Amino acid sequence: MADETAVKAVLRAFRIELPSWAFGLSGTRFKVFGQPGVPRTVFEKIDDAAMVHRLTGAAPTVAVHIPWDATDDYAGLAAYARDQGVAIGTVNANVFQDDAYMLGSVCHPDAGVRAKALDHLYSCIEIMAAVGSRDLKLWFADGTNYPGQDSIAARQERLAGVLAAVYARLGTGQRLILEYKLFEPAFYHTDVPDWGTAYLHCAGLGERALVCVDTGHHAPGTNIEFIVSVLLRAGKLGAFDFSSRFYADDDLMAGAADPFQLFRILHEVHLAGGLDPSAGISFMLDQCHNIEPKIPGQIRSVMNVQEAVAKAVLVDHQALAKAQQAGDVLGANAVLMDAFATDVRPLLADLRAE
Ligand code: LRH
Ligand code: MN
Repeated sequence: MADETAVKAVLRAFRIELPSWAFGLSGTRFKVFGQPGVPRTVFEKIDDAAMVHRLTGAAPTVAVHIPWDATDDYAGLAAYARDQGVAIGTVNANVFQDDAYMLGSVCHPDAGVRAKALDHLYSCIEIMAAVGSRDLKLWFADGTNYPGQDSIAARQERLAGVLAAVYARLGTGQRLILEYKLFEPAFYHTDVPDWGTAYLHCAGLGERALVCVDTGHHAPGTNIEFIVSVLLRAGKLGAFDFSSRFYADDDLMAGAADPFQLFRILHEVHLAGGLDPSAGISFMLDQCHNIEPKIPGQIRSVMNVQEAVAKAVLVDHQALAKAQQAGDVLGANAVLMDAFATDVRPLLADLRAE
């Protein structure tokens, strides 16, 4: 079993990106509950994210969402973040809140609406250049609610066309991260519903197009770590949006609903060498703290992900491979369960103190 030194070494280099929107007001269609001291501007969201980084030492970047975090001086925003000890990370485009997008954005039947969406994506690439961001994350709400509402095949063509235009516009070192989601807000079909569809589009674009696995975006019972292992093998895993859920895209704190699943996912990532920053995988949180205090919620989430990483690093890979090779079913499973059952909280407390 890996020793504490090895675990600490991995954790010292392991970084978690915070979502600016987790600090803002959020809720469900039933109610958005106010909370005292909620940030009013992107600068105040950066302040809150910087507090999480100061206390955990593991969250030096903040993902922004446009236009939720729009400002007229993005270079100034990046400088402000630097002064707070953090940096702007992934730029998330948003083509799901304009009335024009009722029947879709990049997959919309009307070329004018698709052009409007593409313009927004181009503007996000300019923002990336201004803030020094590497990743453009694309999640599309696009889909239909009733069979026959639109052509599934034609929508895939439209999507491929827009993605190719975006990919061609990327600057040096910039990447396109395509995020899939099974359903919601579309309830019959979603144009990027699963890892296979996302993979197909990314493979068609090129090596700087990678897939984002949001842990809340699968059908109940999906073996997400299998998907992660397959995408890693294909060299197409670019990012995670970590949250947890009991039912659908509940956006609860990572590891809160299913810490064992989070461990199994990070076990597969570690096996493939994906925890190393050189692997280029972005580990982000994508959550909403509807009823709990937001900064403590983010701190707890960072700690939950760190705990899962520590346990994944503790897995005795040699013993595991030996048991697997020998067909020792119980033995192999026990190697994993021993690591998962290890209390790593004292180790993480030491690391934070250090
Ligand atoms: C969609 C999603 C996507 C974001 C949004 C805030 O459900 O996961 O990553 O753009 O949440
Ligand atoms: Mn997400």
